[in-house]
Amino acid sequence: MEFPCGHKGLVKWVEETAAMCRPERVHWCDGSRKEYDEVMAESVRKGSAVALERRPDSFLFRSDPSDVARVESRTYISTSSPEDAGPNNNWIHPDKLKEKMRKLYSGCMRGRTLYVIPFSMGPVGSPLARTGIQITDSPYVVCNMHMMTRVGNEVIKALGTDGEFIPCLHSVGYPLKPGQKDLPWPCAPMEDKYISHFPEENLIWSYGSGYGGNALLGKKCLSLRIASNIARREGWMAEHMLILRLISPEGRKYHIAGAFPSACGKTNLSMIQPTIPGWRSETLGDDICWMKIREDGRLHAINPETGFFGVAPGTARSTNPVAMEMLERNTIFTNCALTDEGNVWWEDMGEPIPSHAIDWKGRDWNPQSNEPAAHPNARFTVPISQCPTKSPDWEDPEGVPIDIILFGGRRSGVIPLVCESFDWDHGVFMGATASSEATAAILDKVAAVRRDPFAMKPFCGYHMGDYFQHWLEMGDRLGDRAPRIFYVNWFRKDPKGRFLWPGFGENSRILKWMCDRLERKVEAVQTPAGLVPRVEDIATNGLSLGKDALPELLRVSARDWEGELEPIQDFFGELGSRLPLRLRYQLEALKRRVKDGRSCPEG
Ligand code: OXD
Ligand code: MN
Repeated sequence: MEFPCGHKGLVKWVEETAAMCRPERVHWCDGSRKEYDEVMAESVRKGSAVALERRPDSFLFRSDPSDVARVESRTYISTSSPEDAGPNNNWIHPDKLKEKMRKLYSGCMRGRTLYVIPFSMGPVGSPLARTGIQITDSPYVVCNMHMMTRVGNEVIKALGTDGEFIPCLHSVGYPLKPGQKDLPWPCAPMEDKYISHFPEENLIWSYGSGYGGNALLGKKCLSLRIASNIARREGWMAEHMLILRLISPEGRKYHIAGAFPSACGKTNLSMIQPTIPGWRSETLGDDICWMKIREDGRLHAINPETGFFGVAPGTARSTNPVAMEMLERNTIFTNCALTDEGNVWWEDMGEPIPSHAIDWKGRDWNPQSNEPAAHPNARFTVPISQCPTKSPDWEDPEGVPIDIILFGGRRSGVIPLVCESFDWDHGVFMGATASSEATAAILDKVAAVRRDPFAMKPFCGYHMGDYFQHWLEMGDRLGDRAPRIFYVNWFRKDPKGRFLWPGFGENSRILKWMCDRLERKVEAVQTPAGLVPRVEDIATNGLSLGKDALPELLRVSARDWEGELEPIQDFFGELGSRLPLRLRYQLEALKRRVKDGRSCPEG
């Protein structure tokens, strides 16, 4: 084994891990393009990847059908006490979980290469950045980490001989016996998959899955679950948020951080192309946002990632032309369909439906097949550097000052198109009670509402009640420098089930209203839900909306809101005594406003 590194702690960890996992060889990643090309070429040679003839430097992987998404049921926050993990997380005691996992790791890399990936979340040297070292036996992970994080020698150099790093151990959990042929996508059965976090020692152990957030450990595991713990201890914030810069015709820059649950258009919003004349926008991130209070007293944000790991189905020129342009080259696709021309295809791509393709399971597919050609969670991995709307400041180590925080969800009724919080505590209440409907595709017409506080339900690495308290305390520290908080719902429908708002680029009209509020250019209407625009303050020129659409989109009915109270109360009840008192007060205040609203004529 060759150690290109003088960090004794790191070398020891790699040696111990190799002794446990028994790989055939060890490779220290240098992060170079040459390395990426070699690992990818090897994946093609072994039959794990297909080089796409129609897209330069692009490749398609097909996963095992049992390994297609994050597995929340196998994700653990392993703290000494179960109360610290909270009801929002699965828990096993660290001693027990480690014992179980050590057995699985024992000899798990036989016949494989152990890759050591030094990576930085955030620009190397940034006061906000963190270093991770991922050990993995997956060449797919190596290539994806190259795009999603900053990998290689500069990270090792910055670590020096005793720098701090977050060890992230990963194995696909499929050792090879001598002479055994490998699978295109090796992984372990569901009952052996573990995505484990040990926040008390900043440690990540993942076993058995090669997919997305289960395996690219810099993403959800480090940047959200472990980082949320570190952030709480150190007084900053690790959030599941996009970061966007909106620029007014006068050149004033507004920075927006937005948290939305899955399937609410976070990636699309991060690449929005404003439709209002003179306004522009720039993309800083689509998934994760680390924010810290700096010397100016404001909250500054960086995107710790360097790539997008986006959902392909539904991405089209009509929904996200920026992404479509970005994906034309140098992209890794996972679980998309392969056309006869050597290109990828997915449902709702806006491209002609191929008369024949190979589906994500590697089978012949045609339009009469009764299964989708691409898996609904098929993905693209692409570097931010390829994004046509990337901000020139997306790698600024100091971050950008956040003006506006957005929460949102997918709700066909009740929640208005946009609503501003009365103050920080009310904004935290909005984030804490954020909700979204499962789409009809999943639940077949039953629009079940799920609470997804701050879009962090699967990613908050500690007790959700403590997390709410942390948000309240950050507000106390920020005082009048705090960003303003808004809640949006692009998905309200009319009684016939049609969307009332066109969404996408037109959402810029709502973002502009927020900026107008910051500049004190417009008044707002006080409702039980919060501060809602006057119809005349939303720029609608050039928009073909029915005459009643906007009033309906902005309508807050106390009667409807009455139905929100009990589910919120029940949800808060689940958090027990760790629910901050200040959020109980917020719920009481909402109840009072709803009751008062009910006594109004239109309530
Ligand atoms: C993601 C997610 O993949 O939030 O980003 O699930
Ligand atoms: Mn996400």
